[in-house]
Amino acid sequence: MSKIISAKVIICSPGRNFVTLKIETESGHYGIGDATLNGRELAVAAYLEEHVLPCLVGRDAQKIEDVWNYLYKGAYWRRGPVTMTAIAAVDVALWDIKGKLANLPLYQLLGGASRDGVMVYAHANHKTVAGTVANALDLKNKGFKAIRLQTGVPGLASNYGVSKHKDFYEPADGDLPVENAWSTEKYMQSVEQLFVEARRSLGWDVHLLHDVHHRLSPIEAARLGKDLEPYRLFWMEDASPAENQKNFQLIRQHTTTPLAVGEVFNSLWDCKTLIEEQLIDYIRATIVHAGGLSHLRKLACFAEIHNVKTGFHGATDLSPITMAAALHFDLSVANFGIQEYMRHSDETYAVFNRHYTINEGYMLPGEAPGLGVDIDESLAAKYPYKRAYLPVNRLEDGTLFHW
Ligand code: EZ4
Ligand code: CO
Repeated sequence: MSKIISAKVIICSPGRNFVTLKIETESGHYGIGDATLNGRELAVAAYLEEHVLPCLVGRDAQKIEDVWNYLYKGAYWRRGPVTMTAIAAVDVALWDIKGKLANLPLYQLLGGASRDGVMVYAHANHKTVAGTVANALDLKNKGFKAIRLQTGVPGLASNYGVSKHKDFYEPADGDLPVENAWSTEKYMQSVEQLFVEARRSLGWDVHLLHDVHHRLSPIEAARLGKDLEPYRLFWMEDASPAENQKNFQLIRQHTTTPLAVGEVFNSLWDCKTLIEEQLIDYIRATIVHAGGLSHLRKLACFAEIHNVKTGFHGATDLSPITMAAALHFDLSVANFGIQEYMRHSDETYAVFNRHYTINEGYMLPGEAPGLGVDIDESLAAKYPYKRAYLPVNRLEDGTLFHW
């Protein structure tokens, strides 16, 4: 028994907003979990503070599976991003505690290392094709084995994935949602050119990825996948919205470009058909938004028997706590595919001390007990929450579209 004596939510904004849960036990240990849901941070903080934390105090921090089910089944209301983010925060904090109690890095508790390092993909973007390819070449020369390429679309003022700053990508930058404009026709004309140029400059010994960010209908996605086949993408991500999982049957029938989907999923139930019918190649769940390590272990086992590999979300709106949790998971899981990596700002890294390292395109979670990430609470207090929304997206005639 390792009794939970306190649990609190820490909200800070060192460059961007993060919500962190800290759980302390009677034995003098503590664990931390990320609870950040981009653009909806305070909803999760309130869910935790008002509804979850009062039931946690007094419980055994060692009983991770029991606590998970207590919060999931015990709420009666199931799933949804706010609930599953709150549960993930508790789950990851409890795994952190368990690692510290065992005096072992988390990956050892998850079965031990299955590989020497975790292959990550880095991000190259620019408003022009030439600029994106130049940035990608730079990343390849730094040792990255896989690179995601995004570029501006001629005729559109802005586009998903193209940042203002070369090294940082931060889409949640409006005190109210910024409005972007979208044209599928213009996008479709521009994207193939990006991969023609990329293969010409980067060659074939580097993995190339692309994120469609849910902007195509299934038949459009099928066509794009087919058009991109000659460039041998590692994956085409979020080609089409997947609430209706059968959408992917059409895409799958028409293209051999590997498909990745799922950064907005909250649970196994969001991808049951996609996996069972082998409609995708990579599941892109987010540890913090899909119930934490305990739930993703089940999802990964289910995926393994259907030839689906992991390719977890790792954008900067997931705190270094989620990055560390992902790295422990990736190092240990049998059906690891790839891990997204996006550098956090120096302010973020100063608040979240980390033991994970990156070398030649591979990452390791480090050998510190538990997650190997800590939060400097007094520094965090110097960065108060700042409301920030993700953009919305409209077609050129004003129709609200997917962002
Ligand atoms: O837009 O995490 O693949 N990565 C992505 C991300 C998401 C953000 C949303 O908060 O699509 O950049
Ligand atoms: Co994405």
